[in-house]
Amino acid sequence: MVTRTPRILLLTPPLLQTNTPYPATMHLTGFLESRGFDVHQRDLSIKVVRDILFEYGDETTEELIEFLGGPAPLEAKREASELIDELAIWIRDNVDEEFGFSRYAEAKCRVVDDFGKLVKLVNRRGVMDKPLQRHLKAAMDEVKPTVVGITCPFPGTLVGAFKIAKYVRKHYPKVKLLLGGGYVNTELREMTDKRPYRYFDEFQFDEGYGHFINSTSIPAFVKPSYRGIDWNEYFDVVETDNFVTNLWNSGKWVKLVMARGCYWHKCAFCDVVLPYIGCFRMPKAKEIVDAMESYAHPLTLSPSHPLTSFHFVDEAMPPKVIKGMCEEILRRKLKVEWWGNIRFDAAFTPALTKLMAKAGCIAVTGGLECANDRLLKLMNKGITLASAEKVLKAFKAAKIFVHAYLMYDFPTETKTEQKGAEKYVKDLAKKGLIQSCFWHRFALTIHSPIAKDPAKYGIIVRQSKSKFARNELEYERSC
Ligand code: B12
Ligand code: SF4
Repeated sequence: MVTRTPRILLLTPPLLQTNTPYPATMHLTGFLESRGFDVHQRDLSIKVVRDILFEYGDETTEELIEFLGGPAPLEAKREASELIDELAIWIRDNVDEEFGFSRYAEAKCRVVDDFGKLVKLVNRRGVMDKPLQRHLKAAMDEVKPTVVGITCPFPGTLVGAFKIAKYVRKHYPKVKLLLGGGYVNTELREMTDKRPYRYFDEFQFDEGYGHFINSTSIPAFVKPSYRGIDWNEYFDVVETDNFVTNLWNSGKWVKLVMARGCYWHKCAFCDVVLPYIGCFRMPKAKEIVDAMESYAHPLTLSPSHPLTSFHFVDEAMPPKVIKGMCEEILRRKLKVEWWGNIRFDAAFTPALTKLMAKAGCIAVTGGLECANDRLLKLMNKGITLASAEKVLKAFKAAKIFVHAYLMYDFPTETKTEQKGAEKYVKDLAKKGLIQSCFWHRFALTIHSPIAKDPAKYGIIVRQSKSKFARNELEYERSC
């Protein structure tokens, strides 16, 4: 707990997606503002990436970035993105091998089993250092905070977060430093190494609201605040012609969290014991639509970027809340577009998907996982291929695009099952029931039911000895 008088500066470290602000500090700022805190936020990621591209680009770079930040046909944006991408590759090959467009030193930070390895990356001078220090100093001198809270959502922001902490410690030694976010919530819960405390005073787990306020009355829905964020700085990177795939890297989305936790919280491979999945709380549909309406209201509109596009970053938007939200959107005649992640739950009937389309839903993403009935049952996904296909048909009829997440190498999965799944998914695409998909290798994580009962899944787990980050576990099949 911190006292009620701090002056708080919340920072997003580099490097993250460039199309829209990552929502962690916005949610914290929104919550803290509503409780009367003196809170400020800056997105250092977008500022740093722009400066890097301008420094190594030519006279056309600024124009290209501006073009990618505005409205333009997809194909033209794709061509412009290719040029920016070439520049990013050139920077990686000639200036700093750790530079990636929306991630820094990600390959080395995916598994940090020894904090010493991270310290080396933090101390190494790279392409981010100068612009990061410049923007950080400007923010520190302007806000004069007593507390700096940094978010670390992904491995690709870890080096940036620690570089910020190092600079603040050195130049503003009285300032209290906190680190939170998705990476911390999943990777650092078992941290026993004391060295990271040279950089941060505290590592904050879970939602973070409880750090600032000793209250049990934290609402189920928090309206993010975008004060301190300049939407004009963000720009699209269009990598494919696929509409759904492009949603992640293009478009200015206000990111909202519809419900807290996952209403199902039973899948064997998922971090269900962690509060961000396991503790489910449902908001009132009205609260969500009030927030959407306030962004879409003409008085709050930024003239160049109307804030009528929303991305729900939930793990699984609950059908019940979706229904209420759609009815409320239609009742108020709000013109909005939105998309987000769901389970292919039988509750998505043709009536509901039609209602969703009418209320502005353009796409959904969801897990079909191993696309095999035996494995769906073993992993406790709560769907069968037949029930999921019915749902996919309902989305197709409503003209809502679908992206499927798929998984291979699940424990006990046979080669024949894997081949069968690939064929099944290809057939779904042929039938127009999914518009895009992504296959990823099964990863065993420490907070999943499988890690708690590996024998049930025919695996032997190698326990991690890491004193710093611990999340993904190595394992072998026992038969
Ligand atoms: C949407 C999403 C994506 C999207 C969009 C990403 C984007 N740039 O916006 C896509 C699909 C692109 C994506 C990609 C990846 N993702 Co992802 N993603 C998510 C997801 C589902 C939601 C993120 C979100 O917007 N949350 C909403 C915000 C408000 O929540 P939050 O960031 O956690 O912040 C809250 C708290 O953590 C806390 N907090 C945060 N910071 C701070 C700081 C302080 C000081 C305090 C006090 C509190 C605090 O307060 C906030 C409000 O409650 C999360 C899981 C989840 N439910 O959060 C995974 C998650 C963040 N992703 C994860 C991963 C691993 C990845 C990838 C690396 C996957 C891959 N192998 O490629 C990539 C990396 C992308 C990159 N740029 O580097 C992991 C990260 C954990 C880890 N092990 O590192 C998560 C947690 C999922 C998981 N359990 O595996 N992702
Ligand atoms: S995998 Fe998705 S649906 Fe399953 S418990 Fe996790 S968040 Fe919920």
